[in-house]
Amino acid sequence: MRTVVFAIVGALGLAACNANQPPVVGAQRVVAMGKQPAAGTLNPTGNATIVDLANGDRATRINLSGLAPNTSYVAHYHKQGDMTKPPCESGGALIPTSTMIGKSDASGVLVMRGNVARDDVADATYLNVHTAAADMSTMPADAGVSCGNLK
Ligand SMILES: [Cu+2]
Repeated sequence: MRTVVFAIVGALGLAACNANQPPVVGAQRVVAMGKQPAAGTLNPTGNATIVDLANGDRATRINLSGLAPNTSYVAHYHKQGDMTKPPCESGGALIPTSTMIGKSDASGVLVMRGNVARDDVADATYLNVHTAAADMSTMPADAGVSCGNLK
């Protein structure tokens, strides 16, 4: 019985990203994250788990592997740029309030989490991860190493 309780709590913790967050509303969304050109010889893969919260926020957790070890990254939601291109190739404007920062571990695994007002990201068509300009900086140093299309 105790094992069952732990299993359930574990699943809820994953879905909500954080034990202190407001309740989740609606379905959890998992978006595949692929490689962007600035990744060079690296081949980042993973996903973003996105849930909406009862307080009007959207909670995002990005899990990537295949990145450079011990390196700082910065992520954002972006609006669509060039309408004729797929979202991740459109070069759209970033949404500053959606900025997330994180650092990969020695194996090149990165986990980033962030909450943003849902209204701020209503027009977002993609989510991407850039190498950071300096350690834990919010400034991107490249056009993106990994991206997920939201539309
Ligand atoms: Cu970005």
